[in-house]
Amino acid sequence: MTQKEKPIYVTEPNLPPLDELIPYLEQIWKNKHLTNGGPFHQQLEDALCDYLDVPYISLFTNGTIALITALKALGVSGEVITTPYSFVATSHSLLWNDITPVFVDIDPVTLNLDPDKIDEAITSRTTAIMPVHVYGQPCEVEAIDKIAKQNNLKVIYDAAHAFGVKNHDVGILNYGDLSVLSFHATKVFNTFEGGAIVSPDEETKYYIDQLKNFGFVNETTVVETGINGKMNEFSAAVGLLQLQYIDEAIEKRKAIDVTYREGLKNIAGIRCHSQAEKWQSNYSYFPIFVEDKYPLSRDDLYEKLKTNGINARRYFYPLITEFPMYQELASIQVNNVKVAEDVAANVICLPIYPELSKQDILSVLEHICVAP
Ligand code: T4K
Repeated sequence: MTQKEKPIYVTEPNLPPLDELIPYLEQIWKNKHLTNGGPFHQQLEDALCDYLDVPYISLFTNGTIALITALKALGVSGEVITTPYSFVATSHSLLWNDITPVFVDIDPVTLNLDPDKIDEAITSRTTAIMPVHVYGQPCEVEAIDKIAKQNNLKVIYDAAHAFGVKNHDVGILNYGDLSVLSFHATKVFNTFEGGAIVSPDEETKYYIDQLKNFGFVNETTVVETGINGKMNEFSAAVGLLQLQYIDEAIEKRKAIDVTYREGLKNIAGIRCHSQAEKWQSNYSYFPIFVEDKYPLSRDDLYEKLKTNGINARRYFYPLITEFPMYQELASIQVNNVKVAEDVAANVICLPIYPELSKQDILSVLEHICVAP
């Protein structure tokens, strides 16, 4: 396929200039420290703590292993309340820890776990809540915090989409007991594959660092059934370089967001996701919702875009609760995720990434505006 025939993807990785990566590679080749807490790994942890304004961070090989490790680090067991409207890694991390997910519906505006519905899902087996800041929009962190305190529950935020997001000027990663990031290629900030856990104190970080290194505390002592979750030096180097361009990348995303909102505002039956004043977005996704007044169904619009070389995505459809390993769970037998079902049936995420050209943005808009 020639460059011209390449589809417009929902996202493309943000890559720093290749020539600027070479000195980092030379350094790795010179010192031959490829992984297991090398110098770039250390530098990236420090740089991310500064940028994200968080006390402690542990880098991981990807966000999923970080989620699995976060649950293990807090000794979470039994049942965990979570959202069906997410990428499947969120709830898979629970199953990998032999924890039963209890799915609670989402709020129709934020699309995050609805705090008003959490209480009724708590049982004697509940030990934690795992909300997701979907599309980077902050959860109702104060309300969730209150419920958790009242019921002695841990809170682990899946913050895979929320790199650099702020809520009332406070970094969103500072809420809950732990927050987990993904640095996958498709994310606002990427290290090819990667992830991280944000911890509130040194002791927790130290324990998480043991867990991600097989449980070793020194050369001869293993204190936990740890895993291999370590980020390698290449990924850490990419991250360090990436960080130099992150503000510019977010600004470019913002400009695309503004253009889409303007271009779609008068299209009957197309609704954009809310953009609250009180939080600072990272513009990681651009979901739209296809409603009755639009002449095409969601799936017809999705297919139309695809036929015209625009690979938009239906994140998050199907809902997690549709997948076979979740279908038998008691929490979904009671038909309690109606809002999430409705949102999943109507959503399309439009292409958004820093290098998306004006021409491509206009092409996306044109295909949505001129329907069918
Ligand atoms: N929690 C949440 C809430 C998450 O959204 C995710 C991941 C996780 C946890 C787990 O974090 P990680 O373990 O992944 O670090 C993608 C990503 O693989 C996944 O990371 C992400 N969420 C999810 C929302 O999206 P797919 O299956 O849609 O990816 P894929 O390969 O179809 O890529 C989407 C588009 O991106 C492609 O059409 C083309 C473009 N692309 C992709 C890759 C990988 C590129 O241009 N270059 C690339 O290298 O899951």
